[in-house]
Amino acid sequence: MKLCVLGLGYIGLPSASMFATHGFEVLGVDVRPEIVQKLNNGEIHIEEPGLATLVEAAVKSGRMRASVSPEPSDAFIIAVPTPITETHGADMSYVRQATEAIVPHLRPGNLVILESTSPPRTCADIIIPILSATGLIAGRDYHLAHTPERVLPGQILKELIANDRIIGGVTPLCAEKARDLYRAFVQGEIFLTDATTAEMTKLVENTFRDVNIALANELARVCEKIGTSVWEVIRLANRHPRVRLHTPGPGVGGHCIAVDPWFLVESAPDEARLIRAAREINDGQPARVMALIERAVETHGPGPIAFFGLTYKPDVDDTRESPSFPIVRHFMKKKGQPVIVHDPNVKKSEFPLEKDFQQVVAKARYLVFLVGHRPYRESAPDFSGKVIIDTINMFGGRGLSPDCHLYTLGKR
Ligand code: SAJ
Repeated sequence: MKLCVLGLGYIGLPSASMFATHGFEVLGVDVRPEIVQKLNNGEIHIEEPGLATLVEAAVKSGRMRASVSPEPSDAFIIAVPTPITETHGADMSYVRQATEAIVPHLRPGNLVILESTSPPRTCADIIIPILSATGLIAGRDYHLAHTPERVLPGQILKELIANDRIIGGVTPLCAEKARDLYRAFVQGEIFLTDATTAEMTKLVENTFRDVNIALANELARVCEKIGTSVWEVIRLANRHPRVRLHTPGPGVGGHCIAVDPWFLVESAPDEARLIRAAREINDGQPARVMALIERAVETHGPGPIAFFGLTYKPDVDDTRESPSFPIVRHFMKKKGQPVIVHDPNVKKSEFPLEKDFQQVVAKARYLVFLVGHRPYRESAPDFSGKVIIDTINMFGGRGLSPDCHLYTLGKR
């Protein structure tokens, strides 16, 4: 069976290589020629544990290659980005372009799968109308289904295989055809439903997380006002058998949780009030961190500020929508304020990066921890005399030297 995977990013590339190593002939398609060239050389453009080895194996087996345009295939999988616009609307231009690219190649009996996280009714209102240019009818002449991806960056390969999967078909047969395909490597349970329910389900999963993180961030603000530690409150409340509070932090980053809830808000603006409020609370966290740093500087006087962690979460190299950026930019713009930036996983960014953690600690007066990368968690540098701004409670349980000053988000 020949598969065409459109979009070779964090989801498309792992899925394409997974299919290739399970016996399918796979053509990976990406509009960026440099990615296509890299892939054909067996190299990858993103960091993900185990992915380089899998891609190399897929290309070496001769079953995976890449191109900038699709070819006739048995199945087409759309795995392109669905970002948000400045006004928090869904930008569906990549999905439209990818669907239009399939039109010349779609044949009776083909299977089309949308993997990209999409607003409800995308299959019905975007994909079907575009593919109707072929004269073929969804559910009768070709099969169409939505199989949202649910993998956690940093654990993509493991979760692609192990996670349960929701598959929503335009007809029940469409869902069954998609299930038969994913069964090639999915070991989790596969649940079949209709396409719009699958679209909603995926958005609801990430919204659940966003709203829970917003609750934690709001509790951090309440605890600061009352004069208690949110970290201790959460630790103790979570000892209740039915309470599972999330963790406050400098904000919600990544290309999923900070984005997907807006699709629900756009679809039902008058109804999705809690969802919108949660987004706004989480987007307000970087400003809370800035205020905390400013309060520390007012108390302890001027000095170089070091920021640790640029990625959107620990132990990945992905910086998309990372809350660290507005925070660092804010202090970079301040006249006469020396700023040092460090991240063990990021090779290039808009800021000059220093590589040696110990040296950065030695040079700075203020140490702002934004991401709890493993090297930070496991290190024991000399913090004496430093002012530490801890946004993730890394130092809650650690004995710090008595002459260092600790400011923690969610604690007065
Ligand atoms: N965060 C907090 N507090 C928490 C948990 C997370 O502030 O208690 C922050 C993180 O620091 C990060 C952001 O939230 O900035 C998102 O990180 P994450 O680990 O919660 O999620 P993602 O974006 O890496 O992956 C999510 C996952 N969705 C769910 O857990 C419901 C993943 O399964 C999805 O496949 C992925 O989105 C996606 O692609 O949609």
